[in-house]
Amino acid sequence: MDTEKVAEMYRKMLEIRLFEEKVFELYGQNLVPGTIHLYAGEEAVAVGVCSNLRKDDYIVSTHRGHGHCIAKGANLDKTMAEILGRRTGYCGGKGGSMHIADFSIGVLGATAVVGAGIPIATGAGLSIKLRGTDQVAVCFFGDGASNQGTFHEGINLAAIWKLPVIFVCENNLYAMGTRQTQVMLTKNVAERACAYGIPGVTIDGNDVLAVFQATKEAVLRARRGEGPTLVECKTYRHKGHSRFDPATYRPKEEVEEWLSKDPITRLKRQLLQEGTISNAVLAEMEKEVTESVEAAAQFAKKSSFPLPGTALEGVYV
Ligand SMILES: Cc1ncc(C[n+]2csc(CCOP(=O)(O)OP(=O)(O)O)c2C)c(N)n1
Ligand SMILES: [Mg+2]
Repeated sequence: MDTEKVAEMYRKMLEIRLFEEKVFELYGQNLVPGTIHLYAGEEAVAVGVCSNLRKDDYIVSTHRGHGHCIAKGANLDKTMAEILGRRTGYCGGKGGSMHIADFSIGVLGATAVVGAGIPIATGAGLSIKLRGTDQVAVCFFGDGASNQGTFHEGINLAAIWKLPVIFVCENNLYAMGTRQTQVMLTKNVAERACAYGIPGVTIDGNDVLAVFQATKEAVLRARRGEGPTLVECKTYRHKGHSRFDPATYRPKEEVEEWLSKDPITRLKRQLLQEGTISNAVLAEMEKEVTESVEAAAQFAKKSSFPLPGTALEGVYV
């Protein structure tokens, strides 16, 4: 893989991490209405997947969606402004953290209803097939979502119709405080792919290059019209489920083990060891990303709130 592409992946993962750290900080200052579900720790999934996508490909995101949108090319200023509920945000400040959408870059939106994005991605896949383009649709969802009926219905339909969809399960081992092992007897979510007659793979979701490679094959298969793939990425969220969750249900050793597998430090170590990118280049990149995230926070903070008179705009029913 060429160095430039890997460097770009590193930059994107860092952008997501620093963005999430900033959101956490702003939340502490009471600037974020509602709650937040941070993506920190899972960056390799969104970045590895989206590095295979074109601007006109689609993604469907979740409640833990800031990282998906940024990886697909969302504007940091508008994302931050939306999270802070400001007029300059993606949805005019009316959607907030869990509802960022940008059709111009294929971000079809996020849904806070667990598993609800799966049939939406199948629908996007059907639209692609009917229009006869070679776009693909990617659906991000969690291990918890894989136990919803929408998972079965959405994937089965995509399978029988050979739709160009890549179902990406972000298995972070927990659905809120519920461990995967408490609610599933299979070890891997991807084992379920055989029930739909499609390929299913389980990969190290903290290895951005492994995610890139596995989804590359799935994307090519989808573009060739051969149908969907279920890609399960094993990963871990650094923080609790949402802002108020101290995550005391997770054993300390488990947290430490996963922190030592941090996808960003891991790639950085690899790049430095191989001598592919110098420390100086990485430091410059880190400086630029820090500045752009800070600029997004300033932009959001300076923006005004939606006007009360616009409350009914965008309401369809
Ligand atoms: C249909 C539905 N049931 C329950 C909830 C409450 N809820 C919000 S997030 C969540 C856990 C989701 O777990 P998972 O799919 O593994 O995603 P993760 O949060 O781990 O990224 C639950 C149960 C919801 N939003 N929607
Ligand atoms: Mg989960």
